[in-house]
Amino acid sequence: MHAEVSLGVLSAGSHTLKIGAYNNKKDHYLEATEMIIADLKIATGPPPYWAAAAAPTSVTVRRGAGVGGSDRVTVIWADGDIQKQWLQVTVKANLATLLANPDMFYFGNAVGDSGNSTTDTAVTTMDAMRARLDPHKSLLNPADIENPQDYNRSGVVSTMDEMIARLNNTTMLNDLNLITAP
Ligand SMILES: [Ca+2]
Ligand SMILES: [Ca+2]
Repeated sequence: MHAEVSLGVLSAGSHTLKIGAYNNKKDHYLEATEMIIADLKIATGPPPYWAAAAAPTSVTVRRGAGVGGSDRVTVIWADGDIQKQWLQVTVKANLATLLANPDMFYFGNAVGDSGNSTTDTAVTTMDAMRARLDPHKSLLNPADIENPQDYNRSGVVSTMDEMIARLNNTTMLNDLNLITAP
């Protein structure tokens, strides 16, 4: 069994989660993954106070969309349901997933943070400035999917992104605290 996650940077919303490379039921006779919401346990932090997260709106399997022809699982929440907090996802070990042990991973969301610091997620004037200094305002010069300053994932980096950083300002007192996954 092997699992990996592809999300890009998590600056603006983290509303779509793609769990990659589950080959759990693939064999010569059964070439399909089956996974439903009951096979996942989803919680929000802050750790260690994990509580049940808002329910996703859908869990779907994309056949063959993963590495080496493996299947991918896409989990989608309503826009804004998972914001400014930690998300803990556990793929359960059960008859559906056929995992030997639960597979647990974490995602943090800090709206407007460009990832300019490796030691904190504070959203400061620095994050606003980085958006201003990296303009991608047209189809001729679009922001790619991993652009850390495209805070609203609009495909452009504009004054809108600069404003998002300004309006979601945090300090070391109320920013998302970095965690060490157990
Ligand atoms: Ca920052
Ligand atoms: Ca944008």
